[in-house]
Amino acid sequence: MTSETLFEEAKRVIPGGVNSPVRAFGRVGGTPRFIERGRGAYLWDADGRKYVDFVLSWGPLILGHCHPDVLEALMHQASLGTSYGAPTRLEVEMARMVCEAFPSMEKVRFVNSGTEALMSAVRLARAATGRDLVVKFDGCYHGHSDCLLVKAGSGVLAQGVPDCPGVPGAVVSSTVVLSYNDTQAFEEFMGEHGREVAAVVVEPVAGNMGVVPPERGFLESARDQTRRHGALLVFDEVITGFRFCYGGYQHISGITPDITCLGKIVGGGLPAAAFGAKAEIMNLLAPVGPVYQAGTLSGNPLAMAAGIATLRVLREQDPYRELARNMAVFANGIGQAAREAGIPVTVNVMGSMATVFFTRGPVRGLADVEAADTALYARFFHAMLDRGVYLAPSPYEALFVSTAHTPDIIDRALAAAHEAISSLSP
Ligand code: KE4
Repeated sequence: MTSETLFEEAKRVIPGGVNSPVRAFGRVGGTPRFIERGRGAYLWDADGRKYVDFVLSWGPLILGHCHPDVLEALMHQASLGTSYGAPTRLEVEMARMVCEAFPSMEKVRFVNSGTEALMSAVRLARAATGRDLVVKFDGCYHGHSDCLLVKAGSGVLAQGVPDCPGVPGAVVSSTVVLSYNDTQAFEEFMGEHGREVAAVVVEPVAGNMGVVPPERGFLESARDQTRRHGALLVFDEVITGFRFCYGGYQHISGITPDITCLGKIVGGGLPAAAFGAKAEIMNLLAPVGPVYQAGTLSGNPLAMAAGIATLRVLREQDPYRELARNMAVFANGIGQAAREAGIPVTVNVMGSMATVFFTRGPVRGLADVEAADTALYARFFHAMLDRGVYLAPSPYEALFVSTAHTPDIIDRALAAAHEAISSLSP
């Protein structure tokens, strides 16, 4: 069966043929590639075609596909059982590793997805402060829990409106959406409503509108304003956790949040995510405190085994300088090729994640992102796919590299980019 036939078959039994919308190629058109296997920096699809993978499962596979240490840990644990619904030593080891890497966390709880981590963090912040209001920023995505599936509404309070049907207005009436990197608007809002705010939730480096770094002063203001008004600062480090360093963006920025959410890399490619904070806050969670939060497969032994193996490699090998260099070569190489072909482009690179925006001028927030040429991105995406390079099938996502993306693999992908760009020129 090829991707074409698999896609037709899938659509008969799965909405849109996919289990997560972005996989359906809706932003770029065409047929999603059904993947048979991955190894290192590569993917193979149902038609036997090979690709250099710059999606890496949307971030988790910082060590590439089938890293031997991760495989060995998984196969060993699988031979002992896959899930017990009871505590294990693996969870203790993983929790210790995460708390050592994130000193802002004295305690951590594992869940199965970033959505669960953020949903739980919001409930915890509301319980800790006795307040309801949550502030988020446009262009940031924090999973699909109702209270965070919100888009900027109109009106003075910037009150959120549901981002889709099925989300009750009453649920999002306590969510406020402000503009990412608009420090002045944020400070004005907090000056008026800060005492009502339970939490300010932010991607410290935005990855879900494409990569948009924080402007100087933005995160500092978030930290200052939340502290000043008794609200909690929640860093959504689902993408950035262990992406730039053996820790989070909080280590690079020097800004310490009250609650940190992790996902993706922390599960090593298996379903695992986490949220953590000082013990005083985390002990509000059942069974110690009254805030209920639970999960059948939370802290699952297989996911813990893959996560521990992944973090061990990152801690021992510290590959971050090389990861950042390889991403810079690739992303900036694409930018240079586009400019030489007379195509306006802005490339935002942060460590080993990046986004190529076909636009003029800086991309500092959602308005800039939405002004970019997404049709041209779609053409570039397919020109690269045809040349064996698998980029994000959406202009609003990040590209990633792994430790398996060696300089010569990067160079070959960049050669394909030069050809792809040439094919775009008018
Ligand atoms: P999950 O529930 O998908 O594990 O995590 C939600 C989430 C939370 N926070 C951030 C910063 C995230 O990026 C995500 C999920 N990211 C998307 C793509 N950027 C996952 C891909 C998908 O939805 O299929």
